[in-house]
Amino acid sequence: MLIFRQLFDATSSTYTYLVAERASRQALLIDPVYEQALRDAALIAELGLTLAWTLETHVHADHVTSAWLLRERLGSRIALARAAGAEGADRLLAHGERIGFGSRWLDVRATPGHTSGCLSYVQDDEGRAFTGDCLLIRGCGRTDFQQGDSRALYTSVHRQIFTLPATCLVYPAHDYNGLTVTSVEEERRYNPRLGGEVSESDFAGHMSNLNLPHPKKLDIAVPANLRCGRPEGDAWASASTEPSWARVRCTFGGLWEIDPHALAEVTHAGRVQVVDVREPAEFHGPLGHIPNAQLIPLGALNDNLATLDRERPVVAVCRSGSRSARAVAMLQQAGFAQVANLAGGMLRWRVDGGTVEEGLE
Ligand SMILES: N[C@@H](CCC(=O)N[C@@H](CS)C(=O)NCC(=O)O)C(=O)O
Ligand SMILES: [Fe+2]
Repeated sequence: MLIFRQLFDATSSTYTYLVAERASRQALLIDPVYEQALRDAALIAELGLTLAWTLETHVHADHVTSAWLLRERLGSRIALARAAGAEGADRLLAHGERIGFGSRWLDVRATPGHTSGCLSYVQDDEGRAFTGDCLLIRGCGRTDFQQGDSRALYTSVHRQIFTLPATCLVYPAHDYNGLTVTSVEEERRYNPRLGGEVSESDFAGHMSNLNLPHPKKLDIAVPANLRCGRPEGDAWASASTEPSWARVRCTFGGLWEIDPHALAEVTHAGRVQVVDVREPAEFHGPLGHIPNAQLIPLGALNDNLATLDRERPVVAVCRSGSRSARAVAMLQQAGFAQVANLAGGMLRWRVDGGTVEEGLE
C-alpha cells in the first residue's frame, strides 16, 4: 500500500507529490518548492515518514526547489537527471533506472522536450506517472527555452507516456486552471496539442505560436536549481527558516506549536509570556494554570493586546489546544512575530508533568 499526497504551491502553480510505502514509512517527494519546505517537512513528520529522496522532474524555470534545504533538515538525498547538468545531487539519473523507497520503486523515463533533462517517474505498478512539464493536463510544457524542442517532446509523449496502460493516472508538475489529475487514456484522446490524430508537424506548429511571456522567476530559479536549490548569499535563503526563541514547529496546518517540555525550558528562564485564553473559572479550576500565566479569555484577547509585550515571544494556552490555536492566529494577525500554541493545552501539560498553580493533584 502506498501513501500518496498531491500538494500545491499557489504562487507558481506547482504540484509537489509525496509518495511513501505504508509499511516501511520510506518516502519520496517529487518537485518540492523552496517556500513550502516547512509545510512539506511538517506533513512528513505528522505522517511518521522518513524522506529518502527528493526527485526533480527537471531544472525548473519558475520556482526554486527545496531539495537542498530538505537534505539539510531531514537528511534526504537529491536525485535528478544527469542530462539536467546540475551540481550537488547525490544521484544522477538516466532512462531505465529505478529509484527505490522501502520495497517499492519508481521507474525513470527520459522525456526530453520541455527541457533536455526532463524525466518522468512511473510507479512500479504503473498506476501513476509523474510527468513533470512533459505532459500537462490537456496541455504540455513550453518548448521555447532551456533547450526546448517540440519534436523531442512529441516523441517523448508518444513513446514514453501514451504507451503506458490506459488507466495509468497522470500527475503533472503544474496546472494553471485548477485541474489536478488526468489519465493516459484521456490525454491520448483529448489532449488538444498531442492527442488524437495530431502529427509531429501539427504539434510543432502549435508550439511555435504559443507566444508565452517568460516565467517571472526565470533568472533566479534556473541558476539556483542548477545548484539543487542551494542558496547563494541570503537573498532568498531566509524563507522557510525556523524561529530560534524556542523549539517550536510548524504544523501541516500552518500553525506554530510548542510541546510542554519545550515550553517548560523557556518558562523557567522567563523568556516567554504565557497567555491563558480560558475562562476565569477554568483558570482557577481543577486543571490549574501554568505559573505566571496571564489570564485573557479568548473573547477579550483583541481588546487586551496592549497588555502584551510585543518584543517577547507569546505562548497561548487553553484546555486542549483548540481555543489557543485561534489565539495564535489572532496574535499573528495583530503583528506578533513570535507566537506558538501549547500543543494539547493544559491536559497534555499536566500529563507531561508540567508544574501548575491552584490545580488539584
Ligand atoms: N506565468 C508563469 C509562467 C510559467 C511557465 O512558463 N511555465 C512553464 C513550465 S516551467 C510552462 O511550460 N507553461 C506552459 C503553459 O503556460 O502553457 C510564471 O511566471 O511563472
Ligand atoms: Fe518547467
